[in-house]
Amino acid sequence: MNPIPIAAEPSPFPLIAGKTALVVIDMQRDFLLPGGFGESLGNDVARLATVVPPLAALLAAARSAGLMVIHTREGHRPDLSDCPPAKLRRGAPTQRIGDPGAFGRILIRGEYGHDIVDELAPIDGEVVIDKPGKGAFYGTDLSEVLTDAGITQLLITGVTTEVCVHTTTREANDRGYECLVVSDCVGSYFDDFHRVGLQMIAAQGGIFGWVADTAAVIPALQQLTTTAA
Ligand code: TIU
Repeated sequence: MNPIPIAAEPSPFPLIAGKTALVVIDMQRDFLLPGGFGESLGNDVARLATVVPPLAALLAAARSAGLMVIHTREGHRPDLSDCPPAKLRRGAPTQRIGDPGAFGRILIRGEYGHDIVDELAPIDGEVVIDKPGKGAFYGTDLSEVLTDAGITQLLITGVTTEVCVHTTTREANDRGYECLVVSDCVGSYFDDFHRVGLQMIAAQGGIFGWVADTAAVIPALQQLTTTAA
């Protein structure tokens, strides 16, 4: 089947059946809800809530189209052995990774706050990657998972635009993946960083990848669903 072109910046993005995965980055309670890691860094977490409805719609379309879906979660082992001291030291002096927060120990695997928000919860068969860093490739088996599945195209979503989304997109781009960042399905605590972060991806002829919104991506996924049926 021929690729379906998605209208994107800086040029149409080729959506290829069987070779495309949806990546949902760190849509965890600790980043989105008050009392978690995001707020401990001094951020207004309410800004990230706008990402949830369009991302839920995209997730539903991706599932209907039979795309591989990969969720990531940033966090650490309970003994913090995988958290570099430099990361641990940063942030607000009163609350750090591993400290008790409103939803359990902040950014610790197995805690309620570390898990994904209910609206975007993974379903059976979807991959969940636990990552200690900002990028989803560092310290994980994401490369092997994608290679085994024959994936070459990534639809990248999640939070935050300029931190984990950017780091993962850059890592993926350097590994040869074609990355489309879905603009209304990524979010930041900072409006300016979000806007410029998206510009940086598509600038210079698409230096790190492509950018399009759900109004462009969901119809293409629906076309994939119809064609495959
Ligand atoms: N602080 C911030 O903007 N982001 C993070 O710490 N992690 C992710 O982006 N997931």
